[in-house]
Amino acid sequence: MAVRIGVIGAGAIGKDHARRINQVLTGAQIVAVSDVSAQNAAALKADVAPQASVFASGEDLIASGNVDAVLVTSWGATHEQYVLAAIAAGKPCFCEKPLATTADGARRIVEAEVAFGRRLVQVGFMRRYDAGYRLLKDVVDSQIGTPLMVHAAHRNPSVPESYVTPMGIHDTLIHEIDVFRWLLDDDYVSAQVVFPRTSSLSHAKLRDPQIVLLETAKGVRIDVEIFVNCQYGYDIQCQVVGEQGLANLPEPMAIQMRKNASLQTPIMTDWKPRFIDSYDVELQDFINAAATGTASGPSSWDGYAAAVTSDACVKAQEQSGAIIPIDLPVRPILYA
Ligand code: NAI
Ligand code: ISE
Repeated sequence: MAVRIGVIGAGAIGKDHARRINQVLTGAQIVAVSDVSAQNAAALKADVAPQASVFASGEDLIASGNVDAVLVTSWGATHEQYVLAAIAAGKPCFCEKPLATTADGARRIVEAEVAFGRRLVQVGFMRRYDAGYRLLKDVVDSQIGTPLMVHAAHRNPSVPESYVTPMGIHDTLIHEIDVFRWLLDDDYVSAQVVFPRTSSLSHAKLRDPQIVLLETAKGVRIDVEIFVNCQYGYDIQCQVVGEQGLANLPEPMAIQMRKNASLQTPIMTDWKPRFIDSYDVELQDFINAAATGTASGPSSWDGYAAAVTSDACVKAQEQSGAIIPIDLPVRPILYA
């Protein structure tokens, strides 16, 4: 029987995930939707899930006997309450990043899941499912010797006026924070943020670009450039330098043209198509695990580790230049 999924948060990504569950993936169906915006809930239902019931609140949706599993795609600050309610109801829950907006919030989720005694939560860190990152991980694990350094960049052509400096960490860098823990099988011990000259295309509340320096427990040094007004495209770069070679994240597939006396390869300008396949794979993984009453993939613990790191990075922004220690408690056995 198909897993009956309810989606809380019918905005951009909620609607897109609902579309892929109903139209692309197998083994599940969107049966319920809830959003503080009745208009957004109605639009999701009309456009991609005509059979779904609309619930007045996320809590009502989670409690419904017709809902087997929950997708939390509302604004970040609302994730914790819904994930905790899903755990209390014993229902598998896919939560978009961030798991919670504070490390304390993420820790409460870890504690609730550990007390429940079985994994129920998957966090939407989709890069772990990206074919390029998976190839890179194979090479890092087997071809280039011990990893020593990572050079990375996360660039967006532009961001809305509402995007402010700390969002460089919890909206943008959060993906690198997670994917490098996974890629290197390591944890962070410190963070530092330095600001180069600010782009004149930024605004008063956004220092852009910024450079984040992370150090891992095994001594790997990672530098990530976050540049969200870079103008030219959406560009994700990652190079791992090992003792015996280096490996680059593959560029997304694109046609190379010879035209107008130049050699051209287009670069994406929107983040949505960049990881479109990985969104499909992560959600199929969620459906498959939910069918057996559990969850796999990036866990609450990964969401917590990302939140602790993210808090340290924001502190490092506020005290630019200072090295902020990152301390994770012992990982509970549930996440071994
Ligand atoms: P959005 O603003 O387009 O949609 C959010 C929706 O949640 C809106 O319809 C809003 O009315 C609704 N909402 C807000 N508070 C709510 C509440 N308390 N209960 C129910 N609904 C509520 O935002 P978007 O871009 O879809 O982002 C949603 C989440 O997904 C964010 O946490 C964001 O960080 C994450 N995200 C993840 C991406 C990824 O690559 N993994 C990409 C884009 C977003
Ligand atoms: C957005 O919120 C995301 O989560 C995308 O995956 C990310 O790459 C983009 O830069 C963010 O703004």
